[in-house]
Amino acid sequence: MDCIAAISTPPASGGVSMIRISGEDAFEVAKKVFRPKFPTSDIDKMNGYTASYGDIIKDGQKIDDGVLLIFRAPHSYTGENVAEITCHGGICITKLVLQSCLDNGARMAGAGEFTKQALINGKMSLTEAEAVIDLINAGSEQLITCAKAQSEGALYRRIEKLCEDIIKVTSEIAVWIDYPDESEDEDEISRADWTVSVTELKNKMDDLLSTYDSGQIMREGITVAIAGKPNAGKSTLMNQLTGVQKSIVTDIEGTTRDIVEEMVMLGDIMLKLSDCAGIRETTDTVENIGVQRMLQRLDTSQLILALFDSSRELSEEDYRFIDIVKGRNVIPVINKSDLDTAIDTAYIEEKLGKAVTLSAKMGEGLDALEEMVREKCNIRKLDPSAGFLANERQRQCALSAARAVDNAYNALMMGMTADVAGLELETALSHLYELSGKSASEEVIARIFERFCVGK
Ligand SMILES: Nc1nc2c(ncn2[C@@H]2O[C@H](COP(=O)(O)OP(=O)(O)OP(=O)(O)O)[C@@H](O)[C@H]2O)c(=O)[nH]1
Ligand SMILES: [Mg+2]
Repeated sequence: MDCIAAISTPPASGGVSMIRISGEDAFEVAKKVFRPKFPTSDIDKMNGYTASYGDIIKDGQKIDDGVLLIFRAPHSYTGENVAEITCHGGICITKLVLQSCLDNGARMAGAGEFTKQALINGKMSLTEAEAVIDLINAGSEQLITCAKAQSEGALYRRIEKLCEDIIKVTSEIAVWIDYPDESEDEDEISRADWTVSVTELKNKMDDLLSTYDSGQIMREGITVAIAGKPNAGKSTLMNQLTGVQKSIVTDIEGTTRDIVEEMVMLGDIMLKLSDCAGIRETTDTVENIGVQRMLQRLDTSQLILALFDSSRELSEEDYRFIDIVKGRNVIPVINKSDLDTAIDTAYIEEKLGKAVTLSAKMGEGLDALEEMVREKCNIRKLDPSAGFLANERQRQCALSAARAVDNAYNALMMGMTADVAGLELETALSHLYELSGKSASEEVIARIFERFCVGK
């Protein structure tokens, strides 16, 4: 008997739990574990997508009552016969139901084995399977939208289209190898056509690769340090963005000492914010440590928001601060726009680039800040439905494919015979097949499913 079983709900107490059984003999196992209350709902006679209420049995004894759901092959998640038993949601009772399934012929499913089965049975592509894990782990609504688009095959279709484009060129080159053009003129025309096609391919590969950076920023966020001299309003900005009084705000200089960290959304960009101590010379030991930590944090952040108090003229500390952040990825932020201006914005812009003016206290000017963050970190709006690279594995495959396309392009430009370009394009194709899973090795597939939980 070959069928797998696992608890598909989280290992915690809840109202209900679900045990999933999949395989040719799933219904044979279900028959031994589940006894329908009403004889009319004999499992053999149940249609797919129907449910039955009844007793759950272990060692001949009723241990619980629950609901059995039936999915008949191929119309199920895995493409095989699937039975799902829902019981009461205690950890112990759920384990007993699973044990009964195992006692009656099912084998314990490995991590992600249901999804792996779906892959084997052609229910989904490799990139779609990868998206399932992203969907489970998605921490924001936007990530859910993206994972969903992927699980519906957006990337797969994009890769398929690229493969078609490549095959079109390689097949033309193959014909040329078999039947070389008679005249040199015709030869030139063919070569020019291929160069155009390969240039287009090159651009499409670049576009595909750039989706990885946008996706990564979306998943992991950008590390941002808020810095500036004491009382510039760093903690006020932090609190404005988090929406809670996370950092202490006072009009006393040197309020913040420890680094206060928080994840916030600025529009749809995730920021890992660090509110740091204000920069100044001080004899206070504790504050000094805070300043040192702030300087270290500037080194490890992807972006610095350099805050200035617009109601005051630039001071020695500001000049020193400007020197420290100059040349880094920095956005000068002229804060306290609700007060009268005394600051020399032109000087700051000359040293640090275009500034954003806002009022952290009033929450005004945050849209402009978002726009600037987008620009400084090169964040392009991601269109999830167009498909994007979602993980390092996919990126590596795409990179190798892009390299091969580049080689093909260079071969054509350098006037090598077309079969060289043809071979490079074949290589690109094989990397794209690996990406989409058409030719992924067992090892690659095993590595992907290691990330899954048991029961999915
Ligand atoms: N009017 C006005 N006041 C502000 C604004 N932002 C901050 N403040 C005030 O400026 C003072 C200092 O604010 P904080 O946010 O504590 O400044 P900080 O940069 O974190 O200061 P340190 O932690 O000491 O380095 C407080 O009294 C805030 O209310 C603003 O946009 N407008
Ligand atoms: Mg502060």
